[in-house]
Amino acid sequence: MSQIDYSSPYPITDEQVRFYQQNGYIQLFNVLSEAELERLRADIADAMEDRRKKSEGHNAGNPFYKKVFTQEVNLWTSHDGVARYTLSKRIGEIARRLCGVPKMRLWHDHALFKPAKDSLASDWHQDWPYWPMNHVGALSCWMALDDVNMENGCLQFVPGSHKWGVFPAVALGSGRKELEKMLFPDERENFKPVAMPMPAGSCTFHDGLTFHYANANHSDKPRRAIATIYQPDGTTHRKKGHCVTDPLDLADGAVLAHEVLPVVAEGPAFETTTFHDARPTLERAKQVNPKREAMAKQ
Ligand SMILES: O=C(O)CCC(=O)C(=O)O
Repeated sequence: MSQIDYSSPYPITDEQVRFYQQNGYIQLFNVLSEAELERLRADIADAMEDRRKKSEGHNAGNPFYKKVFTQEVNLWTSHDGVARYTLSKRIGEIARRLCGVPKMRLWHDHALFKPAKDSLASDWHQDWPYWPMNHVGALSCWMALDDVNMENGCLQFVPGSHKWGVFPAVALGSGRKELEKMLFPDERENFKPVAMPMPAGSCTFHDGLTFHYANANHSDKPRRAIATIYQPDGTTHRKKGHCVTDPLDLADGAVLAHEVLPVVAEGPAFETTTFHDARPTLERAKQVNPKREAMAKQ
């Protein structure tokens, strides 16, 4: 059998790019072949087991968070098979096309396994507030390793919410419905989630500012997924703690370029892009977010 390297392209239409840029997410079916899916599941299981043995898992020792998911970050750095997927041209090029930039870098991968039955929902949140970045545009590919549906915790998105600004980061798994409580009346009216059931080997892409959520897993099998996150080249560092950048000792404002943040796709520029400086949006958020936080406490 030839080596699986996930390099053949998955074509994206202009219409799909428009949909992504307007709505902040897109669902893509059958991005992996059966053989690729089988290989990826085995490689991820192997890489997770290695981490477990070394007890160096990201959320080792946090039983509460484990009910949301067992999460392992940057498996690609310790497993060649996972690296072939995480750094693959196919997924990187889809990310580059959707975001509309000439060069796309990896941010990180993370396996997200929601345990069977005794699990917690992934509360509504945006990803970007957790990331030490001055720019928006970074986006996640969430690849289903099992068939996913409402019963076992498929993702849900709120279309257009990536244009609602930067909200405070919420505590995932608290069940306190913090993000929902932070909405102003016009936002509440437009809070219309759409669910993303799909077969294994299919995926969604979502912008770092898009609201997303997943139910607890009520099925009797774990819900397995791997997210790979990409950042447009030129994204700069907003100094704050994060497990990827903490060991890199980057200066505030430095470009997020490093051997653990490699270029995964490169090509011509596009007419439209979601990549832009987030600092004006952050300034607005500083005015509004204390009010949102007070609303979340009520
Ligand atoms: O897998 C989940 O349940 C949530 C995933 C998520 O929040 C993400 O990929 O950003």
